[in-house]
Amino acid sequence: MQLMNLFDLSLKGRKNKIGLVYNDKHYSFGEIDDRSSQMAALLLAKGFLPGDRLAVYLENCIELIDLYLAAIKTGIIFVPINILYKERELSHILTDAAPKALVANGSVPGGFDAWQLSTLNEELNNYSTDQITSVVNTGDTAAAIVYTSGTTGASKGAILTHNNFISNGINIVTCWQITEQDSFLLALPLFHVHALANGLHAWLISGCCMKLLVRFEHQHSAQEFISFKPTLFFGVPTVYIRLLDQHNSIAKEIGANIRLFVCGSAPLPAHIMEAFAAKYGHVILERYGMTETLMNISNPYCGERRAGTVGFPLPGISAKIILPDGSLAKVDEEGEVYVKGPNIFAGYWNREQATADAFVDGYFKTGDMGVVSADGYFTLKGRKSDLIISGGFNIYPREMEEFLLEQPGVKEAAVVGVPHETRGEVPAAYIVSDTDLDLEELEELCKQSFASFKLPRTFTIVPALPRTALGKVQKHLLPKP
Ligand code: MLC
Ligand code: AMP
Repeated sequence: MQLMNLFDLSLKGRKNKIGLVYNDKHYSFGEIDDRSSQMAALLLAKGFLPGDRLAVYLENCIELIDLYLAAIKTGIIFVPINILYKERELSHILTDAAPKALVANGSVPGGFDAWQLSTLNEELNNYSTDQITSVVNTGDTAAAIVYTSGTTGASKGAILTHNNFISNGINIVTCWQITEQDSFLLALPLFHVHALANGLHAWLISGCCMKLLVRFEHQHSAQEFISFKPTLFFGVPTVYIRLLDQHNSIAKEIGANIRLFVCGSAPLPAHIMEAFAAKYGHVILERYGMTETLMNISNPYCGERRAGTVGFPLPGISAKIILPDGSLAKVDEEGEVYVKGPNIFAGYWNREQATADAFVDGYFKTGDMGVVSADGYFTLKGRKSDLIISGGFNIYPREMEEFLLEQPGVKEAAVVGVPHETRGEVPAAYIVSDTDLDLEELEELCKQSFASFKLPRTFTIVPALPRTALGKVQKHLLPKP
């Protein structure tokens, strides 16, 4: 099967139903179908062929959906890029994915050539809304390449196939009982799999009505809930922490309409889940996923949503806890989470060795540590690597450390995550220098090169980095910033 067969349940099957609310306008599923067919015809006319990559550097907008569906219809591989990325990060992705075109709305950091959305919009009406005959052969065809922050400092492109997205979409629609009766408020960024593979796909498969926001702005979030009255909402922990700031009466009003709040992408502290339940009258359903695997494990819709845990493996997915010697962990014994199933990506783009290294006996090594209880609930215990997750965005310290080491006067550098009330963690930098280093200048250089969420909040000069006898930096021994 290919994704369009599934999306057609709504695009064709519910063509007169209002499917999307965006910028105060309402769109039927039929209109969404037509817009994306026009976009598909435009891309083909501009010379795109199946397998070509289309990079998209956009905030959430209806055109992002048009471009995504156009790519899916034509077998073009969609490459979404985080809108917060700067020249250095963009340059790596554009070089690695070698897209035929990049679409943007306005200037692009680094001045990379881009097709402007405004021009595409003007040209769109020259193209027919006729159905494109799909050229996608099998469900194993790549649908998207989504870049994850790489453990080696450079980000790697995870190839996600039609089948990966299909199994993920069907799983979450079934397991979270999403139906066409739902009203779904989507405020997360479509350049990550949380909003793309869960949000967009759950919407198109179930045929619910979705309101798409450009982004989650906590100052206006209550208003969006009150006016749209969603029954379904997906967030990262920072979003739920922000929602705790609402007055009790507003929280009660929002809670009265909601059927399901889902949380993932970073650990949801148990006390937040409890405070949220007391305020909104809903137990958040926490689930666990990754770019490479889409959703793996989820708390049950019916049954106990256990705080601090991520629940049970989703249908068709095997998950196990493996000890460093390769043996299976016992109940409650900590090891690395391995997963296998139709949701697991096809490999890293152009990186055969990294792909081979990521698997053992057909299982993907997630890099997440965890335990499983006697009654089958999985609990995550942190990362094997020193990944920092800030507001649901991933930061690999190595990427920033390598950059810091390139700067004059920096002899050694370490970046660590420090706890933060709303964002979960934020990065802090430690520098060893033998000159009179200008830290403000260093901070400014970081600002020019990296997305804002990756910027160290503090820069601390230390005489030396604490190291083991083998020379490995002991980050936990660094002083508090
Ligand atoms: C955040 N910012 C954005 C943005 N989100 N800018 C543009 N578009 C977005 N979508 C920037 C802001 O401009 C600001 O930059 C900074 O981030 C913090 O903004 P804030 O207003 O203080 O926001 P806050 O209330 O803290 O909430 C931030 C957030 C955001 C939670 C809305 O972090 C977010 O959208 N996180 C979701 C990330 C996500 O979807 N991850 C899924 C990965 S997939 P400045 O310059 O002022 O600092 C995955 C697999 C899985 O992990 O399991 O799902
Ligand atoms: P990404 O590379 O952006 O796809 O991020 C995936 C990572 O997010 C996982 O490997 C986990 O470390 C983390 N993650 C996702 N969901 C959860 C969760 N519910 N609890 C804790 N960590 C999570």
